[in-house]
Amino acid sequence: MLPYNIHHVALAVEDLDEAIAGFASQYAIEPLSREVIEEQGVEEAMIAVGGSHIQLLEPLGPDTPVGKFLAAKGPGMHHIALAVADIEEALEHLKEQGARLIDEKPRIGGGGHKIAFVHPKALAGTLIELVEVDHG
Ligand code: CMX
Ligand code: CO
Repeated sequence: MLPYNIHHVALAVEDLDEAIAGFASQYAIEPLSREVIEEQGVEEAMIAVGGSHIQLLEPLGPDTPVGKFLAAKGPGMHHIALAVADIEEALEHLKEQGARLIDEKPRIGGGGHKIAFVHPKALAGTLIELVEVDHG
């Protein structure tokens, strides 16, 4: 189960272009990728920082998870994503430990990775995402 890296820290933003431009001018880091993920209700950009990433999220509408978050809390940290080698095994372990899963089964997220979310109300007030990535 052991997560072996922080895959990304996700920030909810009102305007993706503006956030990308800010990270480019202030930190000299450019996005590796940018894509619309309809099923998650977001447009996202991934910026590499060392072995991890910053994920910028702009909601596709007010009635999406990130749209509701922005309306309630304003822009800021939305979730932390942990890299795991085997997401089915990780979900099985979390279920055994009584974790409050949002996704019982993985879905496909950005970059085609298998992802799953664990509820923020259950642990440390923080939405946690698991991302399956080969542990090369
Ligand atoms: N971090 C911490 N708390 C959060 C949260 C977040 N990201 N999102 C919502 N909450 C809290 C709210 O503040 C609210 O708290 P109160 O009850 O104290 O007011 C509570 O959770 C319920 O919030 P809500 O606005 O009523 O939202 P929902 O219950 O409809 O949904 C959640 C909450 C977490 C189940 C939903 O946002 C979800 O399924 N998230 C996972 C999917 C997702 O976020 N996808 C976008 C990311 C895409 C990607 O990374 O690829
Ligand atoms: Co994410």
